[in-house]
Amino acid sequence: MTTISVLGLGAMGSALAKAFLKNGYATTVWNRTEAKADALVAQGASKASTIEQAIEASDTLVLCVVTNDVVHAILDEAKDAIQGKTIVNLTNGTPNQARDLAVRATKHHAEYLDGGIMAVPPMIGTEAGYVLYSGPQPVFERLEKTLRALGGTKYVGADAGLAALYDLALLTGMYGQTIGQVQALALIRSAGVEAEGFMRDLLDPWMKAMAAFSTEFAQQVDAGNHTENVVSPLGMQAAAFHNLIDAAGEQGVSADLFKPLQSLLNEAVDQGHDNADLSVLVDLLRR
Ligand code: FVH
Repeated sequence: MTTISVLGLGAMGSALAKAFLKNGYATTVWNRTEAKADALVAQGASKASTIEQAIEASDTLVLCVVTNDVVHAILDEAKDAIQGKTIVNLTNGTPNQARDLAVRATKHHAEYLDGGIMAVPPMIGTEAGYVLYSGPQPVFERLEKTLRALGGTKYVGADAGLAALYDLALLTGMYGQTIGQVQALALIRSAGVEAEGFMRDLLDPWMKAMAAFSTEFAQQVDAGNHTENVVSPLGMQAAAFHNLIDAAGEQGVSADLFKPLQSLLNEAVDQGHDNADLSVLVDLLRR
């Protein structure tokens, strides 16, 4: 059976270690602040006092710390010990950071999988959450059963940077939605309207209704065809969008979050995309 060391026992690392323990894996844990290991030791984990001990204890090393700079610092401390080990790095980072770590691991004769966690700690070990993985497919396939202890698994390709890219694209969608909600609630609260009822009865159903068009939207992007069956042309939207900015001003709400979108719409109009769908903005951004 795979043996696992989890390095980094913040909110997420602790949840990961707990899930491995629950699934019967021999789990060693290490954290800079040692006391965070105690609850896991009470659940059956072995505590490593040094990074080197943690790495030596197991064949698979799961790293989940605040940033990839810390991952490098951890590997710096135990350069020789990682030879022959499999590193599964679940720390949030960029595609190039993941690629650099993969190169570094290979140089030290270690295997490297990068992962993007699409869950918050309470979702770990449940079907509600999943982890994106990228790196060598045979390594992923060998470890998949073990990694399923954490929840769903989605392998996205051999390029180590892909899991981070997918992760950040998904987070981009999430933050875009959240920013929309934040601006909408700021507007509605400026007139004293209760946020909860507005969200439940109006905003949430409206966003769900609009999401029904998202597959078609993505198909237009893939096809590079943004002008067929357009019901809300970009030129019309660019002209009306100004009302979002002006209304915010009238209500004493900052419109700074939305001004860049007005500029992008204007640019699209300047380039002659008046009759296109908003999907054309994807091409404009990829400059
Ligand atoms: N928690 C979440 O909702 C998200 C969900 C999606 C994935 N993220 C990413 O997971 C990484 C870890 O996040 P976390 O929630 O566990 O974060 P913290 O609770 O703040 O724990 C941070 C750990 O990093 C250790 N650490 C920080 N600096 C150092 C350092 N210089 N040397 C060694 N370890 C360091 C810290 O140790 P300590 O402060 O307890 O001693 C924690 O173990 C992260 O990439 C998220 O983006 C979580």
